[in-house]
Amino acid sequence: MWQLRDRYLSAVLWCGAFSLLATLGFPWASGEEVNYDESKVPPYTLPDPLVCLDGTPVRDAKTWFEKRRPEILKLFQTYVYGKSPGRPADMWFETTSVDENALGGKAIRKEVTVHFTKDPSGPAMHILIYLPKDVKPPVPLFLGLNFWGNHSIHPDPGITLSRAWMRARPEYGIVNNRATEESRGKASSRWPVEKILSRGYGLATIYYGDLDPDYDDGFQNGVHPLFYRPGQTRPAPDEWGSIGAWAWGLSRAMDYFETDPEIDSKRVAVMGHSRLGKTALWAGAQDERFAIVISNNSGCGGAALSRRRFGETVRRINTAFPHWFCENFKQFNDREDELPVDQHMLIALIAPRPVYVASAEQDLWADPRGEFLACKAADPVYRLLGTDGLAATEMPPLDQPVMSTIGYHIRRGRHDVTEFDWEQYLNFADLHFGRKSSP
Ligand code: GTR
Repeated sequence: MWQLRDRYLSAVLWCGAFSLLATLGFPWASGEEVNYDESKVPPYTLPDPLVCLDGTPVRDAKTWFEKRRPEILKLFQTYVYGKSPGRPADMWFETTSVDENALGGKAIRKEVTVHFTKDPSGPAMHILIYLPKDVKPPVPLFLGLNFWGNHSIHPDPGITLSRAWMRARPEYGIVNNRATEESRGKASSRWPVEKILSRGYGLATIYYGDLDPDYDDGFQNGVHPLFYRPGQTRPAPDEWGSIGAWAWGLSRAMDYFETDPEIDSKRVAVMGHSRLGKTALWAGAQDERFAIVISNNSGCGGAALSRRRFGETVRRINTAFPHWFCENFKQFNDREDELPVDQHMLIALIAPRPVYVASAEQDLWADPRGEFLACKAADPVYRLLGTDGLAATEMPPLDQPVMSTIGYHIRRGRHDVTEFDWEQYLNFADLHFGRKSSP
């Protein structure tokens, strides 16, 4: 009897361990085979971004903006990310710190808390902003969510240490899901602050967990409950998940920028890596105030075409991260061909604004080719709207960026944000903001 119970318990523990690993993105732990073989990509037909649901072809900008674009946006809201609320009526901004002489006198550093309710102890997000001191305001800006707290992007001791819940990561000094002094600067390789400033741009960042902690808790924490109707306990099947909430936060940061005379809110580039790359694309697709959108290794549910089923698939992402998308998206597990959209249409929603998609050679899980093909399939929309679209018909060689209105590169190396990636984003912003690139 005892033996049986022990065997049962150990089976349960093993299953738990494997599903945890699968959740953490170790695909082999889920027991299903992952396709990394181009010859096994199934044949597929992408929905045409330039044909309306009623069959009307889109031949001019007017039809795109008045009919087809709203239609596609609605499809993404209903079936992929869920619809999000607007700006909360009682939102207010509080500048909590300013240092006119940060980073050895090179920068102005400010911290701004965006309160989502009247109550100062209610849900809020904290924006860390660096502005170059030698640039006349208003300053163009890069905005990106971060994974490990604002204090992780630079060792600058003046950055307030986040007190929010964080995923476990002992080597980042995170103890009991909270940051410690040791966590400062741990993610700095992904945020070349001095370089961004020296190129004449500001940088603003927010810890994504301020908006919704990244675990599946049935949407009890984070910003979702603020918007529940009486009696509602979780988002409806067509309402926002976590990606929706993170993207919503980026728009709330934009609300703040519009009030800050030091920031050029007409020249904000929103950037994100991986799940936050998916988020940057979704934010840029919905909110036309973002002048440039940058996706770094965003993969499945980001820039990669779902229908290719290469690397991460709709089923895998919905299983490992059931809270990221809306509930309706789960209907398309193993049924990618029935999706009324694919991710090229997410990129098309950004048109004619410049968008940059970056892949990494070893990041097959994110399907680099699928990311390139999505850019290519968005090109007709960009061209219809009078831009040069994507200036490549084939994937470019490694480390050779394509710098058209749709920008693209595949660099050597793994899933990460590198100096090389940032170099291209700065050049891309220079190009589209009409600034001269420094060599
Ligand atoms: C992986 C996930 C990817 C990507 C990545 C990340 O585990 O499967 O879609 O979002 O996490 O955000 O780092």
